Amino acid sequence: SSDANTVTLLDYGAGNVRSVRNAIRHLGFNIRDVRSPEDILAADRLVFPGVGAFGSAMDVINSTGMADALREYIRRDRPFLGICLGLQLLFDSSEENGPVSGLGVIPGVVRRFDSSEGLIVPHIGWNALQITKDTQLLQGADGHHVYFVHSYHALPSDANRDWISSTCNYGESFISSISMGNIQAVQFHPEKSGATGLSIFEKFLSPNSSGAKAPAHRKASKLAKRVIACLDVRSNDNGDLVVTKGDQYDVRDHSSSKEVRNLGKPVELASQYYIDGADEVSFLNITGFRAFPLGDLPMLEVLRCASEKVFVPLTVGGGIRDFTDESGRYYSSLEVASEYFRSGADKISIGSDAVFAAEAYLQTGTGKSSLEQISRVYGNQAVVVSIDPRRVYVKSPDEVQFKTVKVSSKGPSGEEYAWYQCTVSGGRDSRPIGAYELAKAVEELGAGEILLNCIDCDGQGGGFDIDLIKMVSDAVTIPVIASSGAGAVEHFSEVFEKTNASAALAAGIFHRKEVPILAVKEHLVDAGVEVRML
Ligand code: 1PR
Repeated sequence: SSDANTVTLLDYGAGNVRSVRNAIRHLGFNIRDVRSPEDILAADRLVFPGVGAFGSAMDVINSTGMADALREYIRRDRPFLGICLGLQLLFDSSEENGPVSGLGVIPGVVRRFDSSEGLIVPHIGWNALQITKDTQLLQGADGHHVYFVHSYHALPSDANRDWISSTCNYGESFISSISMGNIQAVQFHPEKSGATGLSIFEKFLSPNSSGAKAPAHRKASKLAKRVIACLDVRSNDNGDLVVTKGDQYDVRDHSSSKEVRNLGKPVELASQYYIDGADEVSFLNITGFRAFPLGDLPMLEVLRCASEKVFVPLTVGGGIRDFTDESGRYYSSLEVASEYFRSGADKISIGSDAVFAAEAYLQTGTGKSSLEQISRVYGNQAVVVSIDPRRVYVKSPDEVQFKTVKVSSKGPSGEEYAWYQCTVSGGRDSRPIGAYELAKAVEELGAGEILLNCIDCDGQGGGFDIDLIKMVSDAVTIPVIASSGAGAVEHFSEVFEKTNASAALAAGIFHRKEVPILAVKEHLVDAGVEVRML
């Protein structure tokens, strides 16, 4: 039946498409799921959000007959929107674990970004669209930042030039969207690209309406530095889930009450930060290391509600590890992560368990960790490792087997060096591994991004730990998120000027409304740092 408000969604079950569903519903449309190849041919409007690896996606759609139905649907020039891997699969082939053949609709190949020259891969974040062809879908979006997260990209060539509607620059020029007749596909995520993305999505869903206008603003040219709002969440003593904030990880009030500090409701704050222009929102379930998160249904509910209102990436961490409950039922960390993804997370973050995985990997040279497992199933771009290090001063680098830095301000006994010792369980236990060693190891194990905290600086408002962030961001080729210590707008420009951080995260200054997100961004623009403006 044809219903102007229904859109058909091809979700072949390989990963998380909840964000796409949320965006479609938010725009006022109903979803009909494809169950058989016939459903594809019967669609009035088809959205194909590719997830997972290229080869496994092709295996599934080939074996179910969906691939042939897709080719036929496209041959008939029926309204089609591919997203991310849904763009890549249209090409002849991909080098991802391959070569693997694609649908062969568009001539050309899909290749990995080359990190050998220090390019950070995956390409995560807000990059600028350069429109090369007039299309209704991207009208008004030229020079806008939209959200990308991928390691592979389709290469422009003479053979596919007619298809290209926009390109984007990251190390080289790659295809960010294609358009031919009613066939459209985008490499970026319109469902996670804020107001610009929603307006693009809406133009596909209701082509006759003009769609919400893409907001006007100055033209962007490259990958933006991200500003992330972080919400540390835990139950207070009444059992309510609250956003809290510690000083050096101590979240209890120093008055006589000793209550867990309550800075607001998680969903409300997350929605507000989205509206205020946060490029990403992170939830850290900070007692996840002791309370099993799947027993913590309120946290999953928070995620579900937040993901219906927040159209930028959502990360959630806390408690991702193997677990056996009281009844003896065993849950793998992959199951825990999967539940977070199903509830609306775009990325998950692993803290303590990644430290144990890295220690084991460095000792035995082999890895059989949850980190690897989760990144194999969901892709490394969906896996963040959160590091909680504490500064340890030493007189000389020879004193320890860990990588040290010459510190910018000396230790209490005049020490000129420090190493950064990793901790687990929210800073409670120190481990025999440094932040540098951990970062290198988890990069090899399949982490796609590093969230780099610093216990000494957390909640102090004195600025980020530049020594630490420089050391780690110079050591890896995955993006590093600088965290802990932001107290003023200048701290953000400082961290981007002095280190290779891709993003900066803050909590306290946003919760206490001391510095609005917009003020941070305006300051960064003035300082010559490219950021996404609303
Ligand atoms: O170990 O996998 O269960 O994950 C637990 C997660 O919870 C880790 O990511 C860990 O960083 C976090 N966590 C645990 N305990 C605390 C605590 O505060 N007591 N919070 C905690 C970490 C640090 C940052 C904070 C920044 C910015 N919070 O997220 O938001 O330091 O703060 P600021 O801008 O106010 O300085 P697992």
